[in-house]
Amino acid sequence: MTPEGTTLVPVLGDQLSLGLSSLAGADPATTVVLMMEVSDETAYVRHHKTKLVYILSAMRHHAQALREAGWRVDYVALDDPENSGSFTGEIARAIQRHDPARIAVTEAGEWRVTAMLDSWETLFGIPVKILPDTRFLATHAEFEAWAEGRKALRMEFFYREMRRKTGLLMNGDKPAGGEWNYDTQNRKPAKGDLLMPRPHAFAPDAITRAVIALVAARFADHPGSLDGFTFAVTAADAERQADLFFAHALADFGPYEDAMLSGERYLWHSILSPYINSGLLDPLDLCRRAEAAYRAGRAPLNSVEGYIRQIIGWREYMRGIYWREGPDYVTRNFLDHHRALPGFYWTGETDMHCMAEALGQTLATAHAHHIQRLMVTGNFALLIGADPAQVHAWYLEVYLDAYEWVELPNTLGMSQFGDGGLIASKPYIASGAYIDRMSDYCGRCRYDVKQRIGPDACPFNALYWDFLARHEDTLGDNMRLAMPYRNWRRTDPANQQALRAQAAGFLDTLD
Ligand code: FAD
Ligand code: DLZ
Ligand code: SF4
Repeated sequence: MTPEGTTLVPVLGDQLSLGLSSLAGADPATTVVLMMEVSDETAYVRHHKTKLVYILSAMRHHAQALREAGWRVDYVALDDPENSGSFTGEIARAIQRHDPARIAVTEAGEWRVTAMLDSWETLFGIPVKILPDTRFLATHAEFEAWAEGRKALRMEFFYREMRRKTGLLMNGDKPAGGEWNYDTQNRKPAKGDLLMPRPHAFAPDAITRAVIALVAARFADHPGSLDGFTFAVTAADAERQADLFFAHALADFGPYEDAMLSGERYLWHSILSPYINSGLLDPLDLCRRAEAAYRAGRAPLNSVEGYIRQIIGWREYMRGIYWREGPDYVTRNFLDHHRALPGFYWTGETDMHCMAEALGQTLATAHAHHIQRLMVTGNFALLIGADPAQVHAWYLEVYLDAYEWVELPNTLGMSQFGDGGLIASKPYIASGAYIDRMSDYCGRCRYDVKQRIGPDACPFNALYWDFLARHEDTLGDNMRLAMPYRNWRRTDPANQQALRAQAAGFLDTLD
């Protein structure tokens, strides 16, 4: 039976899915879908200009798609003179316009917005139904049940549960090929290849061009460039990018997942996270397509398993951690790091070639791939002792796929060890040797990756040893750091001192 009166269904900027739980089962005849561009959301961090264009344009295109699907959509644009600037203010105005009997909304993707949704029933005196976000595999209760009573919450074991739950890459109750994880066959450096897949470049249509003009005028002081916006902003174009990934990149995804090359922004990555996270693509559907490629012999198991693990393993696990750890997760600072991020994170101007590459492409396109985020910019921030809350704000600002539920545990937890080892069993730190092994960056750098001391020494080297020395009291017993600590303790005191002085000299230049 259809309930009496109008139902107001707010659809947030990362809920751009036609099958959203708040719409499933709703009656288009008595439903008003409310979409709101609001300054609170555009300003809670200084989002990269490209990220703003992407979100606002994708929202406007989604409103069209909803209308074409038969929904009545009330769309509040950012430059509407009556715009109150907040979700709650816009709900108040929409209640005036539509006099709804109730509100139905899919749960928000972060604590900040959850608090708003939770306040509406009392504030407006009408029933508010908050529905689970069924675009994720694991419910909050399932993650809780998995985590309950475990000493360590390692992703690998959660991932196996998700494999069993979905049946992905399972032969009965056994993992396809006999192993759960094929990363021993991955992690290879790559060589430049003219035939390397390149993501589609989608020409901006009139809607996107209008948003580009809006963002250029209103957010000129936000970081990043707006030149050459070529991301998909519709589900159909996002599907085209997915088709391209499955046809040309998936087969080599595994081996080159951790590789980095100068001037190559995408390698064999899918470049689909922005679309998955805002709702244009369905993550489980992508995993099923990857499995089909393996079963049909079009892609090897190590690549397909690696890809599926990133989505049903890492992505779901990060979300579980975010909600389980609560709103104060963001304040954790296990290593007591307080240094400000250097200004070159916002300009890309540094003579460290690896950093210039990762930062340059981030500022140009709002994208960098995982190893650039983890082992270049994240590693550097950790080695210099940057404040994890500030590092978190930077990642949330600059990446097209960044929403707090996924960005925060990746940055503060995995990358900055701010949670003291909840996510990572050791800090993700590395000297220049790792970057040299996985990239062609060092050959093009003004620093010498083999040197540890002196004006030409790669800064990552002394910073690495200095980090270990600084944190010996807290990390010295970590079994996974046993080897580097053994090496450090074997280093003669004069050398130790020289390395620490080298690091101090470099850190001074940052201040
Ligand atoms: P691919 O390399 O093709 O991977 C396939 C898919 O797996 C991705 O599309 C993504 O949905 C998923 N995935 C892979 N790794 C992760 C991960 N660690 N956590 C969650 N999902 C993952 N990812 C985000 O979606 N949003 C973020 O804000 C974000 N911030 C990050 C911050 C740091 C410090 C680090 C180290 C990683 C972060 N990641 C984030 C994870 C990862 O870098 C991106 O998901 C990936 O680079 C997206 O590009 P892609 O679609 O080409 O991914
Ligand atoms: C990130 C973002 C931005 C920049 N702008 C909007 C907006 O104007 N309207 C909107 O509905 N959503 C926006 N978003 C995404 C929201 O911040 C996102 O839905 C929340 O982070 C989820 O909790
Ligand atoms: Fe980066 Fe050091 Fe290599 Fe230069 S030498 S690219 S700073 S790791």
